[in-house]
Amino acid sequence: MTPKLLIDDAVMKKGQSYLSFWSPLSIQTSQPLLPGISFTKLNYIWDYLFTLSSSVVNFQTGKWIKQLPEVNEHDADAGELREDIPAINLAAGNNLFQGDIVLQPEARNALRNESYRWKFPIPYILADNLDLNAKGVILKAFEMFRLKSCVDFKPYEGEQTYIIFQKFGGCWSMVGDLQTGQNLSIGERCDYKAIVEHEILHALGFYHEQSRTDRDDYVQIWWDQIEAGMEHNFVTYNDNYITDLNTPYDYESVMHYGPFSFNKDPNIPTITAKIPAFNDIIGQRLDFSAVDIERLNRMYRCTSSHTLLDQCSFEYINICGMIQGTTDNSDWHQERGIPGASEDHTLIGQCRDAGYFMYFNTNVGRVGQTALLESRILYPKRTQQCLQFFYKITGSPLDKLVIWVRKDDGSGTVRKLSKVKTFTGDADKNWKIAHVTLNVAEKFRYAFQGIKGDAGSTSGGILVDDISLTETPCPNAVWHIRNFSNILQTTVKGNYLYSPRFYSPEGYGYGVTLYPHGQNYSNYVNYTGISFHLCSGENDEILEWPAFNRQAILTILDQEPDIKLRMSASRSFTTSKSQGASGQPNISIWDKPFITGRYDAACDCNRSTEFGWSTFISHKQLNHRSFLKNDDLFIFPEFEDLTYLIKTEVPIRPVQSDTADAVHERQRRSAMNIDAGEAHNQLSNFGDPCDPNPCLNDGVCVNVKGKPSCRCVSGQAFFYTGAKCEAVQVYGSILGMVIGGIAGTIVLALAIFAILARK
Ligand SMILES: [Ca+2]
Ligand SMILES: [Ca+2]
Ligand SMILES: [Zn+2]
Repeated sequence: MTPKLLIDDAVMKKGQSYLSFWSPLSIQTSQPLLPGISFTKLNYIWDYLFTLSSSVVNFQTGKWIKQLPEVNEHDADAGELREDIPAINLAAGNNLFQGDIVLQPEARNALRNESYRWKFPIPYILADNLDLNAKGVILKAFEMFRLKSCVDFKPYEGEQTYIIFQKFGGCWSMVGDLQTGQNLSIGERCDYKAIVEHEILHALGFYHEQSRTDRDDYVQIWWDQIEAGMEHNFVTYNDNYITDLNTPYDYESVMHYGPFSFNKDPNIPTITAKIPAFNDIIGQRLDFSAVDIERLNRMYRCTSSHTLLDQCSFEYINICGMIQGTTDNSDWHQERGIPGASEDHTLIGQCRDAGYFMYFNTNVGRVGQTALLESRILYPKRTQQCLQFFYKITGSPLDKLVIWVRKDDGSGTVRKLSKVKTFTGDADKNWKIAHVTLNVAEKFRYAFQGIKGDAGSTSGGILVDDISLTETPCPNAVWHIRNFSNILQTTVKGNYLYSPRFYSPEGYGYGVTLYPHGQNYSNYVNYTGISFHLCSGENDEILEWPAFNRQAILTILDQEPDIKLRMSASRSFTTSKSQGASGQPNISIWDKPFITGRYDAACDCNRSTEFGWSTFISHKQLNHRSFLKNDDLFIFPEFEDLTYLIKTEVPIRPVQSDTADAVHERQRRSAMNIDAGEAHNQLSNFGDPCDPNPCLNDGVCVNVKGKPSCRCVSGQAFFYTGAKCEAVQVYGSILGMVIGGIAGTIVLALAIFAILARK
């Protein structure tokens, strides 16, 4: 079967051509192809990622409408995740190796066959051809795996099997652990958390959701709308080969294609859900779905997470093993929410007669009355933890909520208390989010202390709910926007809100602009835009300017109580020279805000030119999950230095094997012109002149001017590199491709050396 290359017109017009991604040169300069690892031998999956938000269905007309890209020079991705990624991947994803998945017969059941499963931690290399932003995103994606499963990663140190993350054309991965070291591509515009997660899930042994044996029960494939030659992307696998691990078909899976994958007509979908409501769900690229996590944990028999120490929503009678302090003079109580009065946080807005929280009553009693609620003993693996919880102080502003840790005192007894943070009441008697950084390295408990601060009756108390304790850094900044649905109703396109000024760990001032209905130029008023800017601040005189190689990460929190099931919306970009100020090519927008910015009285600071996403998230999606729980929107804006990731690539060490030794020995003799007789004796053992590296994959050994050489039989495929004979059709013409160039060249060179030595 001759693979067919298809190039999307729209992308070609932007000057991105097939060859710019896939010329042999680009492959050879990008490092990874070792002897023994060739692209062509392995399974891999090309991803044509169509996001949910890449399209909308207009239910009034019943017609599918695909949105056009927005172009704005300060749009971090010019709407690309919604629009360009599929096109970019179609351009890069030239279908070179017979399409989406190339399979060795024995590799076909990667998912069932346990020999393709990884041992943890998985060694990884971040190649230096990756975008800096991609490196940051990959490390964040690792953290999501560590939080939600037992999958773990470690820097490569010479292991036989590993994943090398590189920037090739598009986003793709091989399936399962191939035991040899394998590539995973995070190409241009693939640097999103969910896309990286998707690719790693392939590497872990998962196929696309719509490849399931039973998928025709759930989705309709519109075969006549599929781009010619792309039909193979919609194949299903027999249940001898893959297993669903006894989980239901999951429209929400991060492994599901979106509706407009591989379509002929940009307005007509190729895949739709049998239940139309799910057309809005398929192709989501927020994060793992609940079923994705269940499946991952089943496949790898995970019993715990690496970074989740504890979480509690107080819905069960055991209150997660928390205990009441006995040396205090009061107690916390597990209370059931009262609809409209004091609802819990877990189920707020969902069930109006359920939901429990912990309550410290400050209505009665005397000043100083206090109660301690302590966690069970926890065993940290790292040295930094983040305690996140929701709290509400409804009594007096003088009431206090104090966070403590009780640590091992050195004798093995968890006894030594230390105070970490105090929260006090204010006029705002609503649920708030809290983050407290703990730095504990030995076994410990954390504790909530309630203190009644007012002599009078307060008609209230302190409520605590939805706790999670993770061994991850706390968000550096939290922007809490209340009554968001009201804001959506009362604003129009172009209206915006400025966040307060935050300070990064390095001391940079920064802020966020939120456009409930997008910027003035936006064609999509049903999308909320978010962008990032620098603010002038008190440290500016001593900081480094321009602030390049910093990653801005903007996250909208999904307030789902179970932290493993959260599907927060997160995007990032990394500051660089290329993001110039319009009309001022010599001034970077990441220079001092005092130079580049505009004064804003609200922060008494200069706010710089902003950079971000005009269509960060759709209103539909905001309402779909718990982004707007209690009508609160939480944005976590981060600004982190990634300079330490500029050089991450490490050389791959050859894995010692007998064959490699023999080849190396011959090469050494040739180079040193050692006794020809000895070499001859050894070489005479070989029958085939191309032995011990015979031509593979349809290549034949021929004598070319007295030297053995591998050639392809077919007149059409005229490149042979020692790995595979390949032919690629480009707009009707035939183009041979050098694949596995380095590996092939080395193998062939050695064979030639050997023959020369014999003469
Ligand atoms: Ca007590
Ligand atoms: Ca609760
Ligand atoms: Zn995929």
